[in-house]
Amino acid sequence: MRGALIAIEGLDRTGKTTQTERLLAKLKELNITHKLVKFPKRDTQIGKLINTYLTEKSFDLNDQAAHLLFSANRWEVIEEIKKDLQDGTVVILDRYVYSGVAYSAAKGLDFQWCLSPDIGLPKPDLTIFLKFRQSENASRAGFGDERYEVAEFQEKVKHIFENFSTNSEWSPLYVDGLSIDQVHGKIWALLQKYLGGLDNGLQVFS
Ligand code: DGP
Ligand code: NA
Ligand code: NA
Repeated sequence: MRGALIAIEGLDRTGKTTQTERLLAKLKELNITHKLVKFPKRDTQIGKLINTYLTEKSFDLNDQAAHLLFSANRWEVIEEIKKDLQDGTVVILDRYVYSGVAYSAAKGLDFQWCLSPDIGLPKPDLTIFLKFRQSENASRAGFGDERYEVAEFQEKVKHIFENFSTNSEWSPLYVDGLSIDQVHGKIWALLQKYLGGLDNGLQVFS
């Protein structure tokens, strides 16, 4: 049996990081072997460049080059992720290919062009997409610090995320008005059938 590959996706400031931490604590409490990979993974050579790009508005990189860096950042750690899955580890991804495509396509790049460097990466067994009905995240603390945290841009990203919803195991989760505990409860319920190990092969993005 292999471990499940679970992606948590969401717009900026939807509580994705808080929820990922809650999830990790729960898996730990239950002694379920697990690992978190947060994309962009900012501590690699490529990740450091991405971090500079995101935090320093003066760091000028064209949209295509930035896109390929984010994709390269996923490819550079994928062998390790696959090995962990084979060993039975549940791997939780905080952002993945869907963010990669949505954030770049929202800038006007072609959707298929955006997907193409990620073709061949394993598809998550389950993707949970945290979102708001309203653009409530724009009023949350910290919003606006980084390059993409602009309300109109987030609306475009949201729209593109929705286009993925038919072609993989995809669970949109509205978080409007829900407490951290309530959202955690919903995420936990969605995960149940994936935690005991899976015997099917991984699919890949194509
Ligand atoms: P986070 O650390 O989860 O807040 O992500 C940082 C920002 O980077 C956030 O605005 C989303 C964006 N982002 C994440 N992954 C990708 C990607 O693959 N491509 C692009 N263009 N943006 C991404
Ligand atoms: Na962010
Ligand atoms: Na975040």
